[in-house]
Amino acid sequence: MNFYILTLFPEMVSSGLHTSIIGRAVSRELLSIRTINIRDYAFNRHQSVDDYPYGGGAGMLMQAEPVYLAYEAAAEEIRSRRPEAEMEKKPRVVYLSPQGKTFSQRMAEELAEEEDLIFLCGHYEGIDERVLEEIVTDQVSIGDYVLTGGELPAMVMVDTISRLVPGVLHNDISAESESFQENLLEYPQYSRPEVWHGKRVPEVLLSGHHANIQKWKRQQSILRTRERRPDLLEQCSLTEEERAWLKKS
Ligand code: 9WO
Repeated sequence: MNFYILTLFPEMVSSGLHTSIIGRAVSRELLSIRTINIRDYAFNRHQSVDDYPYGGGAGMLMQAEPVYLAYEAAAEEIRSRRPEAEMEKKPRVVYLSPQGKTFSQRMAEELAEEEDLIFLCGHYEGIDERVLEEIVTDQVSIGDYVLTGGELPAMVMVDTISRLVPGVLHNDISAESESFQENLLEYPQYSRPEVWHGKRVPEVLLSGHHANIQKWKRQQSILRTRERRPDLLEQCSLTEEERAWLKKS
């Protein structure tokens, strides 16, 4: 998976994504994360990339041309890597915006199928609409709030998508069922010591009885989901036995 991130703040994105698990995956060449500084494509001698909006209004807009040239640089690199037959295919370009479709685990799974993804991070009060019309294939929001730029949402998406790439996570972790995989929340987890601040680890986890442990984990997941995210429970596939048990719990 190759990520290209078009931004005015490449060091912010780069430092964050070359750390921890994602950083290790980059070192192992399971992923590549390239930042492209939109300012490098400024076309005036002051290197400016913003201008006043026509019709007035607050603040400044990012101009179309530097964004377009930065996109072209990424697209050209992608073309050069692709086999002849696929060179015509345009890469997907994600614009991070509060106006986009809400990001989800399902959307991450779909995007993880792509070989190349371009993320466009806006700043100031936004980007000239014409370049968005021309290059953006997907507008995505990570939630209903306004930030100062698209960099943090791009990092959220790269992180979520990266951990779905085979080999990025430790194998036994990726194989385990996890939150949202089944629309169930995670069960509570405990490590040493057995007693901390007077609180004991649940007895069943110390029992060594594998079947009972699995059952307990599943029941905890179901209870937590009912308590904290009842909206998710409606989409869960519980067995008849589990439904009956839940009714009297
Ligand atoms: C700011 C502003 C101020 C006065 C008048 C209009 C205005 N619009 C904006 C604005 O939307 N700024 C955005 C800042 C431009 C694109 C990048 N920015 C951004 C992205 N803020 N929040 C996001 C975002 C992206 C994805 N998911 C959640 C939030």
